[in-house]
Formats: sequence, C-alpha cells, structure tokens
Amino acid sequence: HFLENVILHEKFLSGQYDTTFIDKTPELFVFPKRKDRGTKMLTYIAQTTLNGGEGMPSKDKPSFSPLLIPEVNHSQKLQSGTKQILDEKGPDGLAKWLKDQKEVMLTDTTFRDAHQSLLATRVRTNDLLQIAEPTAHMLPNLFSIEMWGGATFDVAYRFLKEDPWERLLKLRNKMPNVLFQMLLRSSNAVGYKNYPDNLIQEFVEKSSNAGIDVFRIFDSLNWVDGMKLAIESVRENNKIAEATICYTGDILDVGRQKYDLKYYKNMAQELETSGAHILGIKDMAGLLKPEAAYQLISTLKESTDLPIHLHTHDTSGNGIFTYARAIDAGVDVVDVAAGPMAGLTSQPSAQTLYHALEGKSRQPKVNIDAYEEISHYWEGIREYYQDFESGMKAPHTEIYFHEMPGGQYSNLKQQAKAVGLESRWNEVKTMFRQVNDMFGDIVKVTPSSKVIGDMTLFMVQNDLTEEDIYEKGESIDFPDSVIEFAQGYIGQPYQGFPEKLQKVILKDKEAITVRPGELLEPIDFKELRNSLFETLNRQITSFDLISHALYPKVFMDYTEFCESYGDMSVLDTPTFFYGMKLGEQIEVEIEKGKTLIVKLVSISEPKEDGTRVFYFDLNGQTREITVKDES
Ligand code: PYR
Repeated sequence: HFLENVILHEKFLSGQYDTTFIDKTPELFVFPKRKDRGTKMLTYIAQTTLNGGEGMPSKDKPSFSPLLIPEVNHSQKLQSGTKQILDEKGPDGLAKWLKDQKEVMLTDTTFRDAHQSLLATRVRTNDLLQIAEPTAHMLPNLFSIEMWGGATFDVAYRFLKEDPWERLLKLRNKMPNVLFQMLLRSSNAVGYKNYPDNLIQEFVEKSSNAGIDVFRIFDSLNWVDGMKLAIESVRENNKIAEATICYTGDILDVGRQKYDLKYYKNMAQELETSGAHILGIKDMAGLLKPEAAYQLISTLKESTDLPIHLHTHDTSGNGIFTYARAIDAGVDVVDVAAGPMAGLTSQPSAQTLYHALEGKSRQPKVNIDAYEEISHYWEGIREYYQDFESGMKAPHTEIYFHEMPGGQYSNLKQQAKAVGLESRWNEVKTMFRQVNDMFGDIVKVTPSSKVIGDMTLFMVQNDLTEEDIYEKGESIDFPDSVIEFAQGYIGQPYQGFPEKLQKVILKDKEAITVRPGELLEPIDFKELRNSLFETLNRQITSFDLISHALYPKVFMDYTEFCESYGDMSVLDTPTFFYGMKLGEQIEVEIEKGKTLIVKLVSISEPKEDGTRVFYFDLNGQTREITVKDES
C-alpha cells in the first residue's frame, strides 16, 4: 500500500518531487484499513444473487461463452505510435504531423462512446483491461483511443462501483503507444452543470498527469466563450486541444439558415484563434448527411489551417457514406468502433470503413485482420451487457427530424416509460422537435439536450401545447433544468434566448450574460482535503478531491459502497451483475498473486424475518452470509 500511495500521489504523478518527497509527505504512510475482504466480497455476491445487481432486477445468471482474448507476443517489441510522436514533437508538432498524413486516421471509440451509446456506458474496467494490451500491440497505427470522459466518469462511480481514475491509470500502463483521448464538456467538465474555473483547471491538469493526451472540448451551445478556459488549460499542460464544433441542423436545408456553412466557418476560425491544435466536428446525433459532410469539410479545410477530426453516430445508417465523402474532402481523422460495438447509435464500424475505402488512396493504415480478431473479444463482451441494450434494431432515419443525440434517444425513452408515456413515444419525439423550435433551434448535446428532453416530457405529461406555455406560463412551475437554461447558467445560445419564452420561464428571476464560472466561488481544495481526510481517515488523493468536487454525493456513496463491500471491480462482469449460480465456482484475483476461489454451495429457505443464509466455500473454508430478500 505504501507503493500505491506513492504512485498515486499528485506530486509523483506530476513529476514534481525530489529526494525529500517521502520524508516530507506523511500521508504516504496512511494505509487503508483492510477488513476481511473475503466476507465483504461474499456479502456483495450473495446480495446480488438474491436481489439483483446495480440498476438490474434480480434474474438468473445467463450462461456466456468464454471470452476470446487475442494472445500478445511479448517477445515482439511494442510498436511506437502517436503517443511517442506527441512526446517528441509536442502538440503543435503532432498537429502538423497529422496534417501531413496521406491516409485518413482512425480514433477508436470502443472504450468510451460506443458503449456509452449502445450499452448505457456500462462496460467495466475489467473488460477494458483484458483487451488493452492486445489492442496496443495489434492496432499501433490508430490516431487515438477514446476511453474517458462524457458519461463514463460518473457512471463508473454510480453504477459500476469503480474509480474512473484507476481505469485511466491502468489502461495507460497497458497502452503506452497510442494517444488517449477524452470528451470534455468545457465548463461542465464531465458533469451536467457549470463548475468553478479552478475545478476545470485542476481537472485538466490531473487528467493530463494520469494519461489523457487529446481533449475534445465542446460547449453544449457552441458558445466559444465557454470553451476558452478549457482550451487554455489543456495548452498549459502541453496536451492537445481538440476544440470542437457541435454540428446541428442541416446545411443542405436552404429553408433553415441559422446554422449554415458560414456559421460553421466563423466558429472554426474563432476556435483556431482561441488556441485549438485540432478542429473537432462533433455530429452527436448523426445529422451530417454525406453531401453536407463534403461541403462542410471542404469549407473548413479552406478556411483554417487545423487538422480536422470528425465524429458521427451511425443512427441513420448513413455513417460510412458520410465518412467517405468527408474523406474525399480531406478530413484527417474519423471516429470508428470495433465492428461488434459499432453501428446504430454508436460510431460506424472500423472494418466497414476500411473495406468501403478499398481502392482509394486514403484507405486507413490499419491491420484489418487484427481488427477482426479484436472484434471477437468485443462480440463476447457485448453479450455480458445485453440487459442494457436500447432495443433499437435497425437504422433510424427519423433522427433527421427529431435530432436527439445518440446517447439521449434510449435514455429519454426510458424516462418516458418511467413516467407512463411509453405508449405516447411518437408524440414525445414530435414534441422534442417542437420544443427545440420554441427554444430558438438550439444545439442539443449534454447538457442542453437534457433541457429540451425535460421540457418535452413535462409538456407531454401535462398535456401542454406551445400556446398553453405562453398563456398559462405564469402559473406553471417549469423543470429546474429549463429554468437554469433560461437564467443563462449553461451558457448563451447562438443569437440569444427567445425573449418571450425566457420571460415566461424566469418570472421574477434574473438572467446572467457572463460566463457562469466567473460568478462561482473557487473550490478550496486544501479545506476539502482536510475535511475528507477526517471523514474517510485515509490518504486523500487529488483525484478524490476532484471527484468529490464534481459529484459530492455520488463520490461519497461510492466510498460507502467500498467500505461495505470492498473493491468489486475485481469481479468478473457476469458475477458483478448477476451474482452466482448454485454450485458455481469462480476465481477472483483480489490483488496481484492473491486469488480467492469461491463456490456457492447452498442457499437456505427464507426465514420468518425474510432473510436467507448463503453457504459459500472460500478457499476451502465454509462461510455463511445472511442476506435479506428484498423481493
Ligand atoms: C457526452 O457529453 O457525454 C456526449 O457524448 C455528448
């Protein structure tokens, strides 16, 4: 634990330590209490077996085929990649190198957006780690691997009961050759509201130290003023600022002029002036049609010197066609996922794109056989998460009408179901578009998309029409997110708020026009460290501090879980979600070289107080665990 304390210490990670580091850093000698880890783990397994896993009803554990993990030839030296180019040449050099590549390059999103969009962000670190080394060895020519950010941060704590920083550190260790990329929501960081400036700066610094190289920075209203702090912070840490435009609307629709080519060109130039190393185009809903992609990329290539990185979702089924046209127009990098984790609301498939570009001079340089082999692994992994699938089975072209982002579609559908609107889903989709128009046609991506989603459900649920809002607005209590939006707390929309609607929502509340971060008190990290140290009685890392500052309750719930059950990221995924079958035996490596062998021998009938006793065999000894049946 001493070693763990040392390597996780902020000074060690930032390289700012000298020979007095150990003597002058007393918290290195505070070790976590290790209570009986076996009993804690068995309690979790018994609970999950009887009452279901996190966000999952109790059900029989399905049978899964063994995972196919490609073998790594350790006698072969790991091929160096874009990470080494960044280390050698710096971010400007890397950007120049990228622009000089003839072939289009690929970012693999399988470790982040693919599962955020298909499987409610549920893929666990354990499953990512097993394929990390093979990926580094077999796909060293990728531009980057997107493996962090967006929703992965809070979902890790909330539902997977694991530490997202640990995920980053462990993956970095196994994949030292390819750039690591994350999605950063500017002043919303990896959350859903605005945070103080010093928290954003701290977050960027510590994420850089822990292994992130490329920060894809966007603002949910394309408000460049809201992005500058994040861009500057990334530059200060000598990392790559991929300043990003969220694509919305349809530049081919001449009747809809708010977001036209000129709008995108102006924003791109503003981002270039603000310090972008790469220009990102984030087509979060998959609205960019093939010919629009050609026109957009051609125009941006002419109007800036930046390399361009395009991200789309394949919801409509047009993703490959869109990429092919963007590649014709000279786009430098595109986002793809491994075949079994691609398509529909996720990114287009890497292999499909590779084959689609056969015979073209810009076909990406990747080992297609390696991609297929790695895909066998992901095919097995996707089975593990079948209960989190959205149910979308075919390309969905209605996206061009309602414009919901890839990650929001299934989420909003679930929310609609939860409030009894499942049978009125078509109405919800129509209302989503109508609400967008009422709000002045805004960019819709986390968190602005949530505002439209909340207002949509609110209106359908209460049978309100647009006229009702203006006529009866005085007496309507709008959802919190809608009020905050009208107050300017998530930023300023392009061409301003629709005044009449803003007034109805605000009533006597004031709206701001400055950056919300300017008005927020900085976080006192020193005080926070002291108070957390007192509560948790262990070394508080800078990572803990940031996580607590971003998500106080989520972080404290997570630490409480760890107190009760220990580190359950060590369990295999089927056991984590479903517990164990009667008679089943599993092996759990709780730390390097220390393996527990667990067998579930029998379960008693329920007693009068509703409890059952689970009889386990743990490394040859019988253990009894009593759990309450909550069904
Ligand atoms: C996110 O912010 O999570 C998106 O993927 C847009």
